[in-house]
Amino acid sequence: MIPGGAPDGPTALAALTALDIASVPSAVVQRIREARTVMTVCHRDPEADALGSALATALMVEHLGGRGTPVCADPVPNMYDFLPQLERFRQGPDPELEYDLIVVGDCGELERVGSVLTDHADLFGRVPIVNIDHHVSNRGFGVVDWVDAEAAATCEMGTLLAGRLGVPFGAADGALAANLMAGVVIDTANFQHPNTTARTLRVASELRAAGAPLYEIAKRLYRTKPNLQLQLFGRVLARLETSLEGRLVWSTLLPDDLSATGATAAHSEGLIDLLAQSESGEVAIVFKDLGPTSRISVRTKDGGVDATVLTGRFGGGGHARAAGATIDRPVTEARAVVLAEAERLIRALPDPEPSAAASPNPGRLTSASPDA
Ligand SMILES: [Mn+2]
Repeated sequence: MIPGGAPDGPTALAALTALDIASVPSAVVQRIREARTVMTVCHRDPEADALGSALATALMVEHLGGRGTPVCADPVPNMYDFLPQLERFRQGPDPELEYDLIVVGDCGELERVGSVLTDHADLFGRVPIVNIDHHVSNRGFGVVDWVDAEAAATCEMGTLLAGRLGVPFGAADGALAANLMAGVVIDTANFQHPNTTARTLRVASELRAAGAPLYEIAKRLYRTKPNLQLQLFGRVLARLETSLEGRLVWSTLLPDDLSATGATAAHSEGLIDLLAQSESGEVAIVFKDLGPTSRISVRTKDGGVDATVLTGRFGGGGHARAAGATIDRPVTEARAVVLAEAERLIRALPDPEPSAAASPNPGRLTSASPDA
């Protein structure tokens, strides 16, 4: 143990700085320290950042002597089976427990919680809510709102929270560090998205030092796919379309694609990131045909169209480079209006500088820019 560690906390830091830890608002720390029984909820259709942050908060509460219930409206996808303790997720509150705090994680708006909210509106109305999130579109819905759009993942914030609470990063037999790492890996796409900052890497370093299995997480989440998922991607990518000389690229996931390959909707995760690899595309969109409604996933290149502006027109949100929306129209109608709006936003971009055409590297990507 290194002398000179924080005198009020037992957590020795391997990589994070005292300033990193101090960025956690005291009101968050106080609410969690004072709570005895906490429901930690993430958004429906969960991925690793949502699940990891909600589970991690429950584990922290338990380490401090309280009780935690991780909750998600939808089941945990099978692809996360290798991560410890995710089987603890319930699809609603434990009826045996009287909660004195709800922590909502990774939800840009409270409605993202899904059916947990609509089925237990009284609980959400009665119990104080702490909102921990990194979506720039989050306008706040808790008694305490900790929204840090500079954080690459809610799990990045969760790691800082553990440090601030004095919960060892190796707690819960490694489940804390493993799940927080999984969230950081998924939201940065293996530290490749521009949202990856020096602090994100310090967080990852801290978690790795605590034993988080980074290699296994990265391989399982990014380099392992069921064959039917590869077939699904193939079908959708084969229908790639473009306009504005390739600056806009899109494709549509149809119900036929799922039935023909045997894939489920969850297998479409990652499809948008492949489409976004288009060399010419400044805006990439995947449309999902959900019958009477449709879902869009959007990726945009650095310095170009703000994805939250495009999705915001349709009631969605997210991040400047990655956002989504659910639209109350069948996909053929939604596609027409979304493509028109995307083209309008691309046309409104300032012309590229003349020197860019002569540059040996004409891509718009910059090498070092923290997420706006
Ligand atoms: Mn997230």
